[in-house]
Amino acid sequence: LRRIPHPPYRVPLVGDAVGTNLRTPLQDSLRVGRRLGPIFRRKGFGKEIVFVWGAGLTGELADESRFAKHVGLGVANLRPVAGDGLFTAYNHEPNWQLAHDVLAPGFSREAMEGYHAMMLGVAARLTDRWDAEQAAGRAVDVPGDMTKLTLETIARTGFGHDFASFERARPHPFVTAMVGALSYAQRLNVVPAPVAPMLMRTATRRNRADVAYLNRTVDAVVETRLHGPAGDGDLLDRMLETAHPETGEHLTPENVRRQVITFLIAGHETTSGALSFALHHLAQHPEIAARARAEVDRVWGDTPEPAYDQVARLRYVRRVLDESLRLWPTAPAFAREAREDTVLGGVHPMRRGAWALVLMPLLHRDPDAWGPDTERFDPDRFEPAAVRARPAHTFKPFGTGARACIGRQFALHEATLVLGLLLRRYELLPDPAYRLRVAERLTLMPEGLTLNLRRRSPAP
Ligand code: MNH
Repeated sequence: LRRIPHPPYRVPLVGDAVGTNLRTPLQDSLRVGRRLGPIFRRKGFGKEIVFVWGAGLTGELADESRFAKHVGLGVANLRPVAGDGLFTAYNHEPNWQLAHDVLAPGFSREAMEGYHAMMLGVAARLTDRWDAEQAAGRAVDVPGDMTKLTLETIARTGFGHDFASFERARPHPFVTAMVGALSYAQRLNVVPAPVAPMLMRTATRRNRADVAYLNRTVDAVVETRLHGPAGDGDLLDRMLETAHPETGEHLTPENVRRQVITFLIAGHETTSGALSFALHHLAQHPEIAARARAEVDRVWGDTPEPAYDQVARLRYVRRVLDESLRLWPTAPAFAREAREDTVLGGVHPMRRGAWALVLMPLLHRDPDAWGPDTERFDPDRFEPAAVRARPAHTFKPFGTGARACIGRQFALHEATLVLGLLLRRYELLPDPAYRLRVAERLTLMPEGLTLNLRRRSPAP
C-alpha cells in the first residue's frame, strides 16, 4: 500500500473522509482520483479502499486467470435484498452457476426476438404519454418516464407482469422501495460502521420496510404464475421449470425470489439512466441528434413498427448510446479480487483476496486510451476503426469476465429501439437553464432533467 498515493491531509480516525459529500461519494472519488492518478487509496474510519482507473492496470484486473469479481461495498450491502441472486452471489456459491446456466438462454438471440414485440408495446405507452404532454405544452420528466418504461419492459418480458406505471401519477411503490434500498446500501458505504446503528436508526427501520415490500411484490408475481396460466417461456418460467442441463437441479423457491428481485432491479434501473443520459446529450447536441435521426429515417423508412433486425442496424444511434455510457456508465464501478498472491502493475503486491475498485467514469476518460478532450461528447469514438485502434479493456460499462452483465444485449436492444422511436417522432428541446447534475444511488441518473418536445411533421 505504501506505494499507492492518497490525499495529503489525513485526520486520525476520520482519515480522508473529510469533505466527502455523503450524497455523491462516487463523484467525490472521481475528483480525488483525477488529482492522484491511475491508482490511489482513500481511508475513512479504519476502512481503506484502493481505487484503480488507469487503462493498463484495469487491463490486468480484467485478467480472469489472476482476478475475479469481488462482492464488496455496495454489492455486498445489497445481500439482504438480493441474497445469492446472480448479481450479489459470491463466486463460490453454487447457485451462481446454476442460475447462470438456467437463465443464459433467456438472453439468447431467439429469446430477444421474442421480447421485441413486447418492448414495442411498452414504448407505445411512453409515446402516448409524451404525445399528450407535448400537446399540452408541458415538459417531460425524462428520468421518471424512462424508469417507467424500463420497469414495465423487464416486468412484461421477464415475468408477464404489468406495474401500470404509466397509469400512475407517482412512481410505483416498487420503484420507491427500490430507490430506498439502493440509497441505503450506498449510505452504508459512507457512514462509519461504529456509529451506523445510531445515525441510521430511522433509515434502517425504513429500509426493513422497503425490503419487506420488495419481497411481498415479488412473492405476488410468483404466486400469480404458480396459480395462473403459464407464461410464454419467459425468465420466470425458466426459473420455475428449467432443470440444469447437466445436473438436473432446479432453483429453490427462496432463490427464485432473489432472482426475481435481482432482475426487476438490475433489469431496469441502469437502462433507465443510460437512456436518460443519452437523451440529455442528444438534446444538447442538435447536430448529433440530426445525424442519428437521419439514420433512423433511412434504416426504418416509413414502416410503422421497426422489425427486430432493423434495430441493430442503427449503428450511429448505438454509438450515441455507447458514448453516453462512456461519460456516465450508470453502474459506475466494479470490484476485482486477487485469486492468488500477485503483484499489480509490477509494483503493488496484493495478497490472495485483496481487492480494488475500478472507477469506470475515470477509466473512460483516461487520456492514454481516449486522447485529449475526453469530456467532449463524440459518438465517432465508437467507429469500428477507432475502436480497433484502442487498447482492450478501456470501455467496460457492462463489467468484465464471467460476472459481466447478463442483460447487456437486452439493454442495448431496448435502449436503441427506444432512442430510434423517440428521435423519429420528436425534436428534443433542452431547458436552457439546465446544468447536468448526477444523482447517485449506487447507480447514476441525471437529476431534474426535463425536455420540451416538438412533434416532427409529417409524423411517421
Ligand atoms: Mn447489468 C451485472 C451494468 C442492464 C442484469 N450489469 C452487471 C455488471 C455491470 C452491469 C457493470 C457487473 C457488476 C459487477 O461486476 O459487480 N447492466 C449494466 C448496465 C446496464 C445493465 C450499464 C444497462 C445499460 N443488467 C441490465 C439488464 C439486466 C441486467 C437489462 C437484466 C435484464 N446485470 C444483470 C445481472 C448481473 C449484471 C443479473 C449479474 C451477472 C452475474 O454476476 O452473473
